[in-house]
Amino acid sequence: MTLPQIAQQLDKAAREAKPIPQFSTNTPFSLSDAYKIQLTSIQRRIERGEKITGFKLGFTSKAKMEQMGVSDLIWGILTDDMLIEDDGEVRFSKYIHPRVEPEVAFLVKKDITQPISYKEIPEYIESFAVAIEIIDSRYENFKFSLEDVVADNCSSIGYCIGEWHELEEQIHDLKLELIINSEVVQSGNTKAILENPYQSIVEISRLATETGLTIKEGYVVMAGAATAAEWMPKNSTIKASLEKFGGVGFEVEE
Ligand code: OOG
Ligand code: MG
Repeated sequence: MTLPQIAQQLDKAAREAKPIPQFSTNTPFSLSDAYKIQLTSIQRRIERGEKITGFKLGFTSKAKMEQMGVSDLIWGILTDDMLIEDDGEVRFSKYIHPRVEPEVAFLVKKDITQPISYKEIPEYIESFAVAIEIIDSRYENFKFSLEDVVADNCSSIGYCIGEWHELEEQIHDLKLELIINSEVVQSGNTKAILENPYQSIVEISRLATETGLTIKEGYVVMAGAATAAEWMPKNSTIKASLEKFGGVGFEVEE
């Protein structure tokens, strides 16, 4: 199977919400080919009229790496089709086997065209917010290799962002909880995200720009989950809450 064929099958699986077997067991491909497949599948979305809205990082916490049995930082691309309004609603039937995770998001205020250092962050980042990511692997049983998940745009399907807050010096030691139907189902700390969520900006600035992509003004960067992910139930209320900075959430309909 060619790389564009793999991209086409992943894109179709996402659109139809029908899982497919993982590829790497029968058609091994390299990590750099996996990122090419990812970009080709995003290209298909762009051809349908979607717009790129940012980047996401994955496996920035130990909890996530252990849950999924994968131990390398990965990144993917977000589009406007994936944005869920705060206090909004999603339809369960749009997904295959969705999971939710509590995250921190950043808003970019100046194009990032080269790797930036930790100290340069205030020059490029406007604000941060508590966020929820919905992930929905296109692979049967949510089972994949590192290459498979990268090709699948790191399981991206939805992101929901709370109120933006001015950049604070200290966001590396804050309680971050995931709440389903008023019950705290995951409780973590922002330091689980690469010791400090700001580090996700440093990482994506290197990873995206080395492939020639610009992290544009107005884009969002999702820093990665602070805890393991939880299954997203039908007819439920999903929330994330960040110590001192409030919450974000949405309803899940049939
Ligand atoms: C891959 C995506 C991981 C995160 O925040 O660590 C991720 C997956 O678990 O399916 O989004
Ligand atoms: Mg995530």
